[in-house]
Amino acid sequence: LIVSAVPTKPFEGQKPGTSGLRKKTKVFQQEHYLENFVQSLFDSLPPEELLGSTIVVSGDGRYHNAHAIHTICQLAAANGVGRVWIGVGGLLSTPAASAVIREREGGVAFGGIILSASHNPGGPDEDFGIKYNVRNGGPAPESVTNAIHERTTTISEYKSCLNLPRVDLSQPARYEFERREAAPFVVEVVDNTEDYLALLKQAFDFPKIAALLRRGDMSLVFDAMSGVAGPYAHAIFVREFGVDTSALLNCVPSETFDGGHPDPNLEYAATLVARMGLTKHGTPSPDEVDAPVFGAAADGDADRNMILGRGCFVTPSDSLAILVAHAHTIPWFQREGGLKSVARSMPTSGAVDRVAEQLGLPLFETPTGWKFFGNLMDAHLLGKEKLSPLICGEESFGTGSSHVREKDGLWAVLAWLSVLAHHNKKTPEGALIGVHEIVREHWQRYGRNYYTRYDYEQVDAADAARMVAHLLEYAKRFQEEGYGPESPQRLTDMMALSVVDEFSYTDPIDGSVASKQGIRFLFDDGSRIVFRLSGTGSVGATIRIYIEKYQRPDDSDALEMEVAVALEPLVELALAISKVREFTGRDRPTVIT
Ligand code: VG1
Ligand code: CO
Repeated sequence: LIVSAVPTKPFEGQKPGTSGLRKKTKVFQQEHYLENFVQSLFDSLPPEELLGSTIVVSGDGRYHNAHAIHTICQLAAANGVGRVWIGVGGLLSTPAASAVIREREGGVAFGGIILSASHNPGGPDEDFGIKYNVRNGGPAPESVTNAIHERTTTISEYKSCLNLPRVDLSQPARYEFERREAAPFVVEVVDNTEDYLALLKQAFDFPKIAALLRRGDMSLVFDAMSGVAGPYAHAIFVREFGVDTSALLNCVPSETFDGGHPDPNLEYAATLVARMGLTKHGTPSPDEVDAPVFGAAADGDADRNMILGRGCFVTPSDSLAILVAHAHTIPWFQREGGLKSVARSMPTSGAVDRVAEQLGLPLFETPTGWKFFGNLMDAHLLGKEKLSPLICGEESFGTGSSHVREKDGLWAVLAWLSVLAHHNKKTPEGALIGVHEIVREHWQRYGRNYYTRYDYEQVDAADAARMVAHLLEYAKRFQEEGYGPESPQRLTDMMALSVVDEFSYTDPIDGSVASKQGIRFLFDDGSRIVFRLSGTGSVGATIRIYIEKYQRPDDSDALEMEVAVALEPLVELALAISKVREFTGRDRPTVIT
């Protein structure tokens, strides 16, 4: 291999967002674009650690994946990386990549590059993305992503082995390439399920779940949304549990996600939602009677999950709370002496808070994005009290635990199957206890956090910025005078507003501060309205409005309302306070989840 120094010029906007750098594929296809970012990444890592290291490079299989993997290998070879691990087909789900970094060969990998734009559509005219994960298997912290961005603004040259041949990714293999200045460069194509599956087998009781799935009255359907979850679903459900392949929907990875939007929610997972006997509002449809007992979907890179029962949609925030309440049914937590703490992102509903309180577990409220959970999971390695094992989650269909350092779609599915297996451990006499019964029982015990999220996608960035400025002005006025510039009367009429602020997080482990993480309106009765701008979009701005209302368990009728009805006044209030319609010219949101 020969190292070439290729002259280049900085590109604007190579700033990683909530989860890596995401842009239109065409942006990534510009000459030197990916190379600049990857060189900046290598330049931001300690050279003595990078030299001779092993790094993981794989993606969710979207359009441009194989090409990008080859480019990254060329740069890795030129920058002294010793070995690259690539999943067969260039595929690794985000949680599986985390598992490979942490577990393979005893955890020797130095880090990993994940090629994914996650739940964003893929294809020549859609999105592509790149993200760097560090040694613990989790997303790089902001100190690293900021350094990478800084470097992209001054880069003038990158190093690449342009004569590196393309390797065959279709099956496990090992390739070695001589280098003049360093030891040979090794590329290993590795099985993409083995490390991850081994880990899941430690986490869960596979025979117990298999027994549940063999019951005549049990049925399951899983939708991979044509993303990278497919191979994992085959390995787990079909090969391990013996489920028929007819239970798998869209489980062949496609470069374009078969033209779909690989985001597991009521809007985009329409086929699954209908099959589960639900309308797109999450309410039961007439098909409910024939629906399977359990349904689930994952997103493009398989780190998100949606959990459904027969005619029942489980909100991600409720799912998190229910899993925490049932942590004792999962062997991983039993073995480690029980769950030690719980964490959720700020916009996620407070349902889990009530469970944590009852279990006497510390609860952490972090900014949006999985990278903030990593330090909590590794607290004991960083000289603090042990906080793991922990379960954490986000309202955006993200759930996971400290078995890896990413959210994990299939983990959530197996966790739910463990809960179902626990409730149905006796031989079948009566009807099988399904998802709806478990959810209902949870509300009756802890109360219900009615929750909804409104997304306004591809809004003009300047309009979004004006709306944020208006809300910040509101917060300032509220803090100084006790009410905001708009309709103070209306607010106080309805309920008492106790706090309006901009969320900022001080990491309890390393003291780093993340500011400007969303504007919160907190009400006396526990209701909340939160506004923030997305950090994963590729065009314009996306405004997210999160709305939550708590219903105490004592009034059982009030626990069974339709979400849209229960939240109507709060939604109206959110729209009025923010003037989102006036600022954006949008009558309604793009997606409601
Ligand atoms: C969104 C979600 C956030 C999630 C992130 C990455 O970020 O809100 O909870 O962690 O996507 O998920 P934002 O900044 O657009 O709100 V994934 O599956 O795209 O890695
Ligand atoms: Co994802």
